[in-house]
Amino acid sequence: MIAPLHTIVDSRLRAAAEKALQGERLAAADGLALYECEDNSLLSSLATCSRRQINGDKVFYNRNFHIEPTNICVNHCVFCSYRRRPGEAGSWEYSIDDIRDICRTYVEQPVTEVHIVGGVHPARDIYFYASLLQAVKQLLPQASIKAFTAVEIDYMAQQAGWTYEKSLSLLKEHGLEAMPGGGAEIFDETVRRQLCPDKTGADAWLRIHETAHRLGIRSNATMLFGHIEEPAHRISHLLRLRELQDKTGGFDAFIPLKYKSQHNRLGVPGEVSTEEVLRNFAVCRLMLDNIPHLKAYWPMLGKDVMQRALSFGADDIDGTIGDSTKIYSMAGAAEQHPSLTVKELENYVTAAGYRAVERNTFYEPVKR
Ligand code: V47
Ligand code: SF4
Repeated sequence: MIAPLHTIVDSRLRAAAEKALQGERLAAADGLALYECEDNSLLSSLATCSRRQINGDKVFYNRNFHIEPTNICVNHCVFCSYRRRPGEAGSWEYSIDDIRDICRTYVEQPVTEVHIVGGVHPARDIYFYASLLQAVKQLLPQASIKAFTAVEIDYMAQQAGWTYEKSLSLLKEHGLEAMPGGGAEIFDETVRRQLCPDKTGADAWLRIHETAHRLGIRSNATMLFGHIEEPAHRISHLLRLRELQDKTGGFDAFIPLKYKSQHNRLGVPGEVSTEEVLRNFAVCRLMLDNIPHLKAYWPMLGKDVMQRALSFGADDIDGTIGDSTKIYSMAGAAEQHPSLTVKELENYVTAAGYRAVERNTFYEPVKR
């Protein structure tokens, strides 16, 4: 239930709320007014109206697991708690046989998606990753493969001397069906230079996703928030994604990733509050009117905040995970061994007043 709009004193906020309720596209100034709003119940109501128009009472989840082929990486992102140098304690680099062994443990399970993301290994080329895809597909033919951030693709293409189109086409031929949204961080160049000076830039990140969409590879997008960025940087990030989505329609989901502060060199003390995380969910839902799904990624948020995010526009809670990812636990997330059963995922959804729907990678309902 939304309070009468004339009771909103701030005229910029009132204008933004009116536009949101009428389903009008929000401008940058509207987004900034929403970020300044301290009334989270208003933001919750606006985001809920919007999510109901897009997704009704559905909240999606899937049966998935992650493969993180290596944490050795040529880049030096200062927020990263995961990267190691070759041979350093705590580093790993799985061979294709190691990856086959991981997949064999899921052969009897009804997983529908394998999520593959890792560091940018200096000595692995596109043919290695093509063989990796083929090996996964051979053992788990019923599962879709969502693999490689634009940062990993960029390195594969550069090393091969190929275009993004040729690189993505080869990966698609070997089983790549969708791409995860990582590596986007914050597109603003001044912030990006401080966070991840040697990583794929914003223009290339967007070009790679645009190329993937053209080739029929659907993808997600992320935004790393809660570090050194200002609200204006978040808004310009969202607007660049919205602009690309207008052009291609190829993004399925957007995932706001809260910066986790432990064991990295960024040196930002503490993390943003839960209220700020929820406010950000609502603003993302309202600004990104053309990306259908907003994901509350529970291994990073924690299960309670994931559930609260359902009242701030989120309609996707990712999946079962099966304790298969280390990116967030290494950065200090409360979930040190993230794993949920289908029953548990469904209970979080129904307790929040929504209807749980098992989906495949492409948000089609799974019938069992
Ligand atoms: O790009 C790294 C983030 C991302 C930290 O598409 C950190 O469904 C917070 O791609 N604090 C990779 N975040 C993860 C990723 C992803 C995750 C969940 C779902 C999907 C999807 C994709 O992890 C990186 C970076 O933004 N990250 N370190 C940190 N300290
Ligand atoms: Fe490498 Fe990714 Fe860590 Fe950056 S965030 S250092 S690209 S593993």
